[in-house]
Amino acid sequence: MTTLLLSDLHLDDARPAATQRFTDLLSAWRGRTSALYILGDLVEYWLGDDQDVGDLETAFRTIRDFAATCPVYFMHGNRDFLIGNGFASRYGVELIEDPTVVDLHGTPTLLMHGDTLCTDDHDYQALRGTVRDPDWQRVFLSKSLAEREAMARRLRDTSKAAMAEKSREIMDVNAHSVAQAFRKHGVGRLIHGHVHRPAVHAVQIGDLPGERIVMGDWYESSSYVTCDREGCTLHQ
Ligand SMILES: [Mn+2]
Repeated sequence: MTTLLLSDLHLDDARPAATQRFTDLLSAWRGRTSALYILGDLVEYWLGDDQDVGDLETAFRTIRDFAATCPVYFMHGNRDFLIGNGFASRYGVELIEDPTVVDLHGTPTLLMHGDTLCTDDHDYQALRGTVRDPDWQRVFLSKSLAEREAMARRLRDTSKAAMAEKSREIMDVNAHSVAQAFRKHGVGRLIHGHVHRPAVHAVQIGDLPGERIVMGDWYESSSYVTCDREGCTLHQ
């Protein structure tokens, strides 16, 4: 059996091709996987479990059908951190913390969305601290959907403008933070997304070789990782 991992689909009614690729992938793997991990940014944005899901219902139903065959785990990304227990129970997924260490076919593996590794981006980390605060979230979720929509759009516009001015390096992972994550969790393998720069990086953990697998986004094509006893493969 194979473990399937993906992230950064950024599903949105405006990009039906990505939704189609996603449902095709799940159909192709249905019944052949031991678990599915969605490591954040499944959707372009999420205003709360009471929002109208529009055409995304098709993708979510595919997830629910998939969850009938194996566990489906979901980790929050920076776009969909408000996905809650309502969504989880409706579509049969289990919410997991960022970071989480799992045993993937005999190899302890650290799973993250990846944004917490981008520690050179101080503005982003400050914003993350605000919006991940339970009190901020309670206030946000108590607003009407129209108000939340407007706030989310303002946040996205601000972030887009800020990103245009930031260098590629600032928005990438910080090497020290990566090394620290490996050390802290005592693992030789890290799988994450977020930076949209798919690659398999060889890393040195003390005297041992390790690897950092970065999954890509789904804007133009699919990106996912399969793991079995032989190891993990990035499909791009
Ligand atoms: Mn992200």
